[in-house]
Amino acid sequence: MNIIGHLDMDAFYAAVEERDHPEWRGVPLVVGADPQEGRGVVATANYAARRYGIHSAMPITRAWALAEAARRRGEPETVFITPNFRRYAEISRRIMALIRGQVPLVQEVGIDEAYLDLSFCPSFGRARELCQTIKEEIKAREGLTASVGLGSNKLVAKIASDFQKPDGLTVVRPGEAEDLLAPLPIRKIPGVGPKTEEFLARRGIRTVADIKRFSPEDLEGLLGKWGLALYDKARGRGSATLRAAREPKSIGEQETFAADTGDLEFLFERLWAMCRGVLASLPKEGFRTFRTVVVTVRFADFKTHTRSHTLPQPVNSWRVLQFEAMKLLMPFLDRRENPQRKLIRLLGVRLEKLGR
Ligand code: DCP
Ligand code: MG
Repeated sequence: MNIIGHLDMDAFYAAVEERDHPEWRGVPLVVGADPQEGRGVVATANYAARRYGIHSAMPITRAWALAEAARRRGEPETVFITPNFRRYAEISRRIMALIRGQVPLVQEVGIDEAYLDLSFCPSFGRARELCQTIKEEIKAREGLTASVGLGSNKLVAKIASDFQKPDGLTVVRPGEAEDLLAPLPIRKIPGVGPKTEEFLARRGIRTVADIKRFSPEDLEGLLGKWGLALYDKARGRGSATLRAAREPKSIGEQETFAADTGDLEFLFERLWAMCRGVLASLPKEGFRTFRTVVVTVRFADFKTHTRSHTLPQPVNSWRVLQFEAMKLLMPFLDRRENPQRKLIRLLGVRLEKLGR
């Protein structure tokens, strides 16, 4: 039996900012372009700001106008902030690693959502329990909420995860999908964008149930191949095959120094710090061992060189990493790789040939 889960973080960027800045909790919050610049859009808004009608992809000037209108009505003032993508990506990686710790086959889609193949669970009930555990773990470790949908394919799971946002968990058993979808606006079907929506609305098609009145040939006539796909989607039919997980091939850190340097003590101190960093990242990304160590050096003239060493066996050892990284860096510090004694601008360490 196919059991597919879809997990989507709630108001992701805004939730991260609220968590990191307690003074913003519960305050209407818009993450996106700078409203003073007058260009660009909203990336996301928290639920308090959504009450003002602000949403993703809306021009930032429009969001500003809605926030101002609310303020004049005497409602709480809205905070506008620009996104910190590196932070969101880092948290996303941790959440995905946490999911992978519980579910062997995961397909990440975008920064805050993933499909989970839960077919190894004996029943929808057990899959539900597992998803509840994952949600609780994300809340405990990251202080963030996620919404999860369960269905017998990706289409149904995705629609289900949206059903009880935020902090939702919606199970759609195989026989229930068609009835659940029927009353929904067609826009809820992934792939139906504003253009298709308008095109179909002009023909009186607004809900999924409306689509079901048409034969496959009718829909093909209207929309081509996509019409045939829509015929199936309207009936809750879809693929339950997850694309094999894209795995990081390497884990690395690098640092550009405030000033170019030839200070050995400083360089080794930074090298050890990066080695500690990558070694700590290994389990977080779901790996146990490495075989290859790569050291990157960029000189003051921007010429960049790497040296690497592959060990005969997979290891997970601070001592080995420290020793190998040192051996790789040394030649850059003397005549062997640096006859002109150039200063160093950037240093990096990377682990490859990772093992679980
Ligand atoms: N995002 C963006 N531009 C968009 C849509 C989204 O930059 N047009 C970013 C900001 C979101 C993140 O991607 O926080 C995840 O997108 P979602 O569509 O899942 O939106 P949210 O997680 O913010 O809200 P929801 O609770 O509805 O999932
Ligand atoms: Mg989301």
